[in-house]
Amino acid sequence: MQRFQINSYHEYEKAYKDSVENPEAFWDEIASSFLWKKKWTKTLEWDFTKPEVKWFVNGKLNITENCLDRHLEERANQTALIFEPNSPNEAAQYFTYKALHSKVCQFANVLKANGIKKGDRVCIYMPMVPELTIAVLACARIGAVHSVVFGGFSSSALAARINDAQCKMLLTADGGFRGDKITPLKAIADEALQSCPSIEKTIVLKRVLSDVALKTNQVWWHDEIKKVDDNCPAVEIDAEDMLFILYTSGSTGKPKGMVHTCGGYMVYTAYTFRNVFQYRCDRTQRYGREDTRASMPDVYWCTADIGWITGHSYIVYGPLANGATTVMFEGIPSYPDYGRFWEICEKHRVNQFYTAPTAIRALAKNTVNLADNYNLKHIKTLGTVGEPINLEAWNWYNDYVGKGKCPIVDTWWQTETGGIMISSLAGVTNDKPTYATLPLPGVQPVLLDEKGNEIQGNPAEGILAIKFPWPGLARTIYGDHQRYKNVYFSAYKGKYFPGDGALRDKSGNYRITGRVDDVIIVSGHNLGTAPIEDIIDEHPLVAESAIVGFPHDIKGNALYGYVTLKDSDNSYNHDALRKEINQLISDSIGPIAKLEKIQFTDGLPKTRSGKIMRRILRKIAEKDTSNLGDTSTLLNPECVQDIMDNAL
Ligand code: 6R9
Repeated sequence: MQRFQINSYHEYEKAYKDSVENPEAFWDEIASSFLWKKKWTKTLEWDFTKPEVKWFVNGKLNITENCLDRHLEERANQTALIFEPNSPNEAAQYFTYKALHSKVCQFANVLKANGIKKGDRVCIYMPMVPELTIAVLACARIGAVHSVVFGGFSSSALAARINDAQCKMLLTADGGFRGDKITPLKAIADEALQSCPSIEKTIVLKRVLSDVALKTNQVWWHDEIKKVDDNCPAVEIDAEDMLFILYTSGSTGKPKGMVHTCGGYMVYTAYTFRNVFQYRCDRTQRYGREDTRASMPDVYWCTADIGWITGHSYIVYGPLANGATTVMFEGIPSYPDYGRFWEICEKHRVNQFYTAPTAIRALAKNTVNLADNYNLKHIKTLGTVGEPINLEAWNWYNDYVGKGKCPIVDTWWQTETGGIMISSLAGVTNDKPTYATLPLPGVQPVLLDEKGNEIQGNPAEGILAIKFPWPGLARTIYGDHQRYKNVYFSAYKGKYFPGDGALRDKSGNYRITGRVDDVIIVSGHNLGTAPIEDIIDEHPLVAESAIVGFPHDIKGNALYGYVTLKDSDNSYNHDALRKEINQLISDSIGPIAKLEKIQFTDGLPKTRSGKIMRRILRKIAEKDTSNLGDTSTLLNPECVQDIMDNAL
């Protein structure tokens, strides 16, 4: 384990150097700390031009043995999973490693009894309840491939995903609690199932106890588990066999079913989890603030939904592979009020807290004082993921949640990368506001100019690419390897192209500047939208902003800014505010980056994972609203009409 855990900057430097100079020996050693049924014969086989990547070739394992069985000797009675329900009035549930193991084996037997075999695809459309984690692991136990679809997706989005992967089974629930609302999952699923001929069986969990009836080929979860025992041997799986499919939206076309495999994904998520968050099972080994529960495991909480990659890698697999205590939360940050996150942190004595900038901005807007009402002294590490974090949000997070004492890990990665790629290691390497900072061991980023040439030296700014494989990389797009090649390996020959731009400071720290498709060329100058948005967000009245380009006679493109204010009271003088915002931009970037138009709006259209849907904003700015494309995946589709009605 010595090698697995990075404890100092010196150890980071050494691990990084080794991982670049001799990647195979490096990952060989890391992978050896896991339980394999058969050792691999070759560590890595790769060719980015085909593209083909294989790790731990011919190795055999079962990821659930590493997430569960392996821990039973040492920590059978340690809490593996804490479930915090939507309502603070409902009791939390605690599952020890022993209990979780038993539940997973039991449900794996239910899957088998209902005709599921190794390689079959199982679609999971469930709320954030413990049974979701159990279902995911039960699939992995028998080598079935899970495809989790976020519970907020519509019936047509669900059907498209089921059909793309030809899933044989659907796991769902009568409904899901979300704040003061109930999502009628079963009704949505039934609608989807009308056009999903591949589904042979549906298993329905009772969660909200609504009055739903079963149709043909549908059975109750609670009936099925009574019919089986909890004895289920872990099936031997090849390292390169599929573990799961997870859909991510592309800039065009239908969603891409990213395929992750068992061996590399396990090794990568476990290694990055341990080191980025500096998670420790034995508190006495840890840096930092005083704590009385010596030799107790840390309590780690990631607020993502398991419907996203962050939930797969850093609620389920990464933490459990480390024998960690991981929290899953069913609800939303604003219910019953904006203090909910802090209440949960206090209640479960959370040590590592991982969330998204969009949540931080919402909390900052609504809870300046609420974070002070709760005892957050157990928090040692804060993390963010999902989009570039603006300085104001970073400062708020640092001041109000971290009390200036907690490292903040800004973790850059993607559904496609499987795990964190660029991030500081909490308390071990330095963080720098708005910078993801340094690549993790095994990750070899480069910056490219438009021609695809590597930009040497620091500081530098360009297109981010990765020139060497790491174990967590998605191996293909399900059913469409050609698209995988086109999207990720064709823009720059021999390199993985993530679609983001970045800059590197003189010490080699990376700052992600946003999607490269969000770069706007104004009068021949390349302007990244994220840095300008950061500046706007620093205005004391501004809550959030988004910038897009629109055609301009003289400049080629001009900038259109959508701005939401912290206080939606309309008494502000909008023209004066526009001048102030442009003055700020002019002062810090230059007059070239000034916004041609600034529209104040109550909300920005967001995807369910909290990313601003710039495609729609761009169309509105271009006055091309006849075809706004698919808005079904939006969290708040109602704001689109309002923005259109008030467009400038
Ligand atoms: C994990 C996840 C991936 C895209 C990625 C980038 C953006 C994620 C970021 C970040 C700046 C960070 N992104 N983390 N940008 N700083 N720390 O979010 O996966 O949903 O696939 O999104 O999100 O643009 O390319 P996914």
